[in-house]
Amino acid sequence: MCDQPIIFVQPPASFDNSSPCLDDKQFGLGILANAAWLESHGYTVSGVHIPLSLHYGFTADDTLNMIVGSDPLLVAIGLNWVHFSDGAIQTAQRIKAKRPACPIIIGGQHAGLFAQEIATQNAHCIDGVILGEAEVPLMLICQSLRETGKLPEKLPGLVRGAEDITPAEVVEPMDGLPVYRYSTLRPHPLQANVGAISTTRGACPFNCSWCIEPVIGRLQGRRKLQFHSADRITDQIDSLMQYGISRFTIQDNFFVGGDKKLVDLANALIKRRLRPAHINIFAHPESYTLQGLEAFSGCCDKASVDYGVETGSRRVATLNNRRLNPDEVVERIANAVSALVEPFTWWMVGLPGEDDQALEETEDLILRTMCVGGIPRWVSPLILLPETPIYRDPARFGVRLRFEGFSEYATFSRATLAEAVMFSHTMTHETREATCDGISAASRRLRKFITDNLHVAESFYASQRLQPDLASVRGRVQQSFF
Ligand code: B12
Repeated sequence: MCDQPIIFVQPPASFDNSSPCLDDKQFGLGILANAAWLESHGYTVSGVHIPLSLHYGFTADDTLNMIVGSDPLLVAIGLNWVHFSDGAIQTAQRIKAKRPACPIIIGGQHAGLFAQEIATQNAHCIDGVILGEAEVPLMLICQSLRETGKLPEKLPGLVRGAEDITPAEVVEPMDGLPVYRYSTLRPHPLQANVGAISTTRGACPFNCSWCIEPVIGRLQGRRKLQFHSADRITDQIDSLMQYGISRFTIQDNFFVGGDKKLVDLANALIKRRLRPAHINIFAHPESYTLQGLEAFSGCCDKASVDYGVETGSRRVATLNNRRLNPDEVVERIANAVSALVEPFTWWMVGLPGEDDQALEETEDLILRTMCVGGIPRWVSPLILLPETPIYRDPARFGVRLRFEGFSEYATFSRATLAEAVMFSHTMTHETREATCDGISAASRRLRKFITDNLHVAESFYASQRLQPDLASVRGRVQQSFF
């Protein structure tokens, strides 16, 4: 029996960038899920969250020594989001320099998009990249390391060079996956009472031209979207509540299940007498009717929905294969308010076809939604990722790509927050209608529109039972101008 641990690592965006352009304090659910899986199969696991370790005052060297000091069987570095690109490779380099014999693999959604490029260009410090869901490949790798001291020569889902890629086997049925806990990664999260819940895996059935989720789902190994049962999601919530987590967010494709899945979850929570302080769910505007929203607000102290409305222009929506009926958006937001669910709205700029008139239509919809209680939360410039419909056929959408390979996307590791807000070098593309600077200007224009008109939502809530925290919304948008 070998007790060498498997160490999971959340890398920094870059060791050279202490103020990254996107948040670096999240806990990747993929890491937590894989750690729980290995642990349930008898392996010793632990994990280090490097950005938090640096945030709490440890030096980079102390943090890396914590990783190698336990003589790991395997170090598994998470690269789920684009802005950790440089940091993931640097972490592998630094660990290899300290302990050349230690096997190091990288996995996660972003790594999967560039698996061969990462594996071939970093063979000196990375022993392999796992493409897709990693539970099964990780276990086979650990078995092989225990038995032979080497990684398997050939393993579905493990990419070691330019060879053909075979997808990883995935765990079926999905409810057989063990629940995860945040304490796998140390130090502890910034907000100890907040947790994200994973409810689905596999490809989103929608096909919005800018979104990677249909592609990623398939690339990860499941052709179709699969849901955890309401009972299994409740088990996960129950387990996290025992660790003091009381505020939950569901940001995956749960909304695709509409009212049915939401009502089932609400009923399961009520039946088990679990009452979270807050549940937040991401959704498309048409996902839920009054019936689902009422069940939702009945199962927790505070319920909120992040509506990804994205644009107010029907022409832009149609061009990008996105359903949009502005009247219905307004009606659904009004439904949320009457069900006592806080409705936040999220908007995008840099979409193909987005001209001045489209931006005016978006402003109009922002205003119409505010009149019924919609709270505009943020405006994001589109990050155009590989393999999306626009990326595959940019000419059809009137788009010029600026980023193609892994190292170009790693610009997100190097840009600081201030640079990303003030300049446009993190823009992944230009459209026929807008240059990079034009997309930055559109983002500022909509954020300015929001701050100039937020008083509409403020007056709306002056006479409502629902009392969302509008001051923090105003503060965050206003702050983005300084
Ligand atoms: C939930 C979610 C979030 C949650 C947090 C989730 C969390 N704590 O992990 C929140 C809302 C915070 C979030 C934020 C962001 N997200 Co997000 N998010 C998702 C979402 C919807 C689900 C991810 C998830 O947790 N799945 C459940 C787990 C179990 O699955 P998994 O992550 O795929 O993990 C499996 C494998 O990938 C692999 N794996 C994963 N990690 C690791 C690590 C190792 C070591 C190994 C070996 C394997 C491995 O094994 C896992 C289990 O089989 C995905 C899209 C999707 N439908 O998958 C987008 C997605 C991952 N997010 C994305 C983005 C862009 C962001 C943001 C940058 C958005 C923004 N502009 O701010 C931020 C930044 C994140 C940050 N670090 O701050 C992109 C990533 C694209 C990219 N290549 O970078 C995605 C694909 C969405 C999209 N449509 O573009 N996100």
